Amino acid sequence: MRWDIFCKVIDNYGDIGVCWRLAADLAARGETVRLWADDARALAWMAPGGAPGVEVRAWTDPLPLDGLLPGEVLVEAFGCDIAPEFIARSAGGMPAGAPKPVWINLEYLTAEPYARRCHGLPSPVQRGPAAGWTKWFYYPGFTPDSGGLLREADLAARQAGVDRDALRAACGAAPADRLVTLFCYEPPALGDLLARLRDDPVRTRLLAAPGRAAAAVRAALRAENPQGNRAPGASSDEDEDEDADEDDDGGDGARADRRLDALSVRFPPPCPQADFDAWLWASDLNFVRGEDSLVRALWAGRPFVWHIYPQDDGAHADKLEAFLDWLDAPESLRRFHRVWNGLAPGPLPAWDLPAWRRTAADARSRLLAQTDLVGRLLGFVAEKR
Ligand code: TRH
Repeated sequence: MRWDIFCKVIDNYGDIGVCWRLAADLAARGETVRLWADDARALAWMAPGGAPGVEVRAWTDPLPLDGLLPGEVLVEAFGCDIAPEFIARSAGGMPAGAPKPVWINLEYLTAEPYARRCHGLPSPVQRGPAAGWTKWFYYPGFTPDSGGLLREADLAARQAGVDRDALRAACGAAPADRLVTLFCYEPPALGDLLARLRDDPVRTRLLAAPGRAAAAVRAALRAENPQGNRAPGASSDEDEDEDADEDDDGGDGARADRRLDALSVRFPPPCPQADFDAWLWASDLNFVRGEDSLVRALWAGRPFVWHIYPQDDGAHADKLEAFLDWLDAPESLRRFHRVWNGLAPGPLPAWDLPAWRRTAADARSRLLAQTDLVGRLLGFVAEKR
């Protein structure tokens, strides 16, 4: 089938990241996909080689539609309104008797019960050239009665083929080091986390993801060490290291305990999604955020902490609790999440990596037993055609 996926980038990388994974996964299963994006710049590093069967088109105003045969399935991602001229073309350009396109309204991922209640519901189109058509709510989710999670058919094979030791070495982690990835916004407890890692008996290699995470780490290091001459000012898109041992005494020896510092930080440049996934597989603890990297942390099956996308109305608090309930998270993980997300006062509580590891492994097994999102979506579309 021919698919047209529409994506408006609000901020960050998740909108285009999710749409790209969806497009590439559909194409890998034989579908033909056009991805219309108003800002596809991130794909230059997220998916530098593109994917066979996926054509990325600029979502300009108006859309250039000359000679275009509209798709049999339309996906509007995250409540973006599909360009009206495209809908008009879809409605007007259909041969007599051809089935109406299946119009999917792909929603954000949440474990809240309303998503399962609303998944698959129709929303009749009342006005415009497509009056009389139906849009279908499609809610990704963690349970069999939801829309599922994106998981490529070759994910398990890719995971099995990964050389974890080599990846860790490439990140600059010694075999006994703890490797931690950090992909977050500006968590209030970041300084606390860095201090904890510095003072830990186990050495930590921290990969601070480019963009907001790297900037937040640099700011936290700077705040702690205003005189330091290495942490501040460095660009977040260079692949460079910060060794906390050397960073923070400013040469005056005032913090002799810092000779025991156990933290070193790497600031890698943005990398393709496949490499990003592999970082999470190689790591001992993953800090993820938003939507897509949370799903990837689940597939990694390693201990993780989620920085949820904060919403102005505070709705993210319920969304976080619903996820922690689904996860069957132990109390230590719940408390850590609340402080990490600024929903409870600090300091960060103690972590319990063995317990968190069991939780993550169990969640992964539960999810692997379910059909993935694209498998469910293909079935859903076949039913509605
Ligand atoms: O960037 P995000 O914070 O995106 C968020 C969420 O999607 C949120 O729900 C949405 O409302 C908001 O954007 C607008 O986090 P997320 O969802 O994890 O997306 C990040 C994507 O970037 C993911 O596909 C992984 C990818 N990525 C790489 O491919 N390489 C990299 O080096 C990095 C750092 C990220």
